[in-house]
Amino acid sequence: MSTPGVRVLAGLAAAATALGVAQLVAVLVGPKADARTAVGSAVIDLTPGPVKEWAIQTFGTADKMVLTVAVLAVIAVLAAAAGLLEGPRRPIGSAMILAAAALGGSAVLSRSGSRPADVVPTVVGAVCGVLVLRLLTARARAGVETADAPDRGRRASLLGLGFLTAGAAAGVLGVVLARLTTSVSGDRQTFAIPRAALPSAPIPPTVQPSGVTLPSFVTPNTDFYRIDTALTVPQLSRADWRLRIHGLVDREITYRFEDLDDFEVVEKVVTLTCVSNPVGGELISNAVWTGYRVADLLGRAGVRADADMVLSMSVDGWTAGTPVQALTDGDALLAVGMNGEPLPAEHGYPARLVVPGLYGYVSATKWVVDLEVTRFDRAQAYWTRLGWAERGPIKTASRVDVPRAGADVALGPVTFGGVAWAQDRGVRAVEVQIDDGPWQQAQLGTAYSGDTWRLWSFPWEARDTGFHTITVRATDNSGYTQTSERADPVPDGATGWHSITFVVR
Ligand SMILES: Nc1nc2c(c(=O)[nH]1)N[C@H]1C(S)=C(S)[C@@H](COP(=O)(O)O)O[C@H]1N2
Ligand SMILES: [Mo]
Repeated sequence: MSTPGVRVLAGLAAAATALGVAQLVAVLVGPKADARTAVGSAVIDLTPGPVKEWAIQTFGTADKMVLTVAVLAVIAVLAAAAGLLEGPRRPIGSAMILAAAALGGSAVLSRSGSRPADVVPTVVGAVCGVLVLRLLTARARAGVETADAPDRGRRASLLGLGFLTAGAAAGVLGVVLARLTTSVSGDRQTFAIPRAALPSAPIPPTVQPSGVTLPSFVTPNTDFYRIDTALTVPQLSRADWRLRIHGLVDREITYRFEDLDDFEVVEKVVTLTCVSNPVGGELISNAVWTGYRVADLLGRAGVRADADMVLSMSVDGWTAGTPVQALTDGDALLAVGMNGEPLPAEHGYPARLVVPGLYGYVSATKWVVDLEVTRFDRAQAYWTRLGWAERGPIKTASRVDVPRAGADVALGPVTFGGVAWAQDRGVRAVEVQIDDGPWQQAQLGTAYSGDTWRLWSFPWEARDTGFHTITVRATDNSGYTQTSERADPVPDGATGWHSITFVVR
């Protein structure tokens, strides 16, 4: 292998060693010491709002995977450069590794709840990385300067490959061990969710229109959309969970998980929606939630009259700002159960907020540990700081699920369908337009409540072959009909009619 090749390999091997060792040592130090998560989270937090929005729209739930690959690619390019630039007297590559470690260390320290000792893995990793880089580049030089050059070059490459492989293996092992040692899945399995004193009304089968395959009215947990900024799903046990209520209150309170037993258990069916959902998008799901009224939890603390917002915070420092009124009118839940099971870790185990009528970014804090009672003119939440609207009531919207875009439809009778939502007003009507025809009433699944979506169907007779479009619009119980005007999800939710083109054959 040519010398530049050996040097590039030396850089990559040094980076892999640094990252692998850091990852492995982090298992011993604790979850906050994981530089990988800290750097990834810092990248997410520092990415400009519009770019984040673009990433969610483009990659959806795969956004974190894409981020990981992108960060690794950047590291690889820098590592290759470090290998090429490292010299015996001018250790530029080593300096690059130390600079990267300094950045990684600051990312670690900037995380909420981190301690100084959490930078130890990063420091140890960086030192190992520098040693490997020095060793391999010295070997690479020896490989051109001496008589038995080709042999030494080959050995330097093999050594480089060895460190690269070992570093990568250490990294993978570190990630797996960290997952095993911190996982709350055991804690979750031993949690029997409390029985509701006030169960939700039974869901009649007629919520689901017949003759067409639509999303099920209640979304199974495994199909429920997931959106958050958490690169590693926070693992918070019930024993470690606290909910601190402070700020504009008569008395501060910190609840432990078992303190929740004092409160009445309620069950509610609520459809969650993400503000980033584009017209026709899939960032909406419906579940039966079991938990406690936020109003009851706040009531003990006594919310002062001058407060108008509650800033809720997750264990990883994400925040949402919710109007006090939305939390005290009785419908907002601190949920511990989702569809009859403990919350899945990625949906907020052991406890999260569920507030009917508001987009998730202003209300649905997962892994919630802190409620600061405050004012909109005093505090800003994660997405509001980035330019999203302060208030996020869910807009009336509808979607065509059947047919899919570009689908073939056979001549003859067919049933189309989809979903419509307007939490917490409820959907009164759904209309469908085929091509430029008149708006026609769709058939509606039984309305469950104003807080849940409504499924619709539309029987149709396909008579003319060729391209056709179907467009849908909903009217909510306030009498408002969806506007055709297209608006982006930023700053307060998309508007516009969903339209699908299909082919009759
Ligand atoms: N801790 C935390 N909670 C969060 C978020 C987050 O990034 N971190 N995202 C919110 C957003 S934008 C939405 S739409 C909902 C999504 O909830 P789900 O993932 O359970 O569907 O969670 C909300 N709660
Ligand atoms: Mo969201």
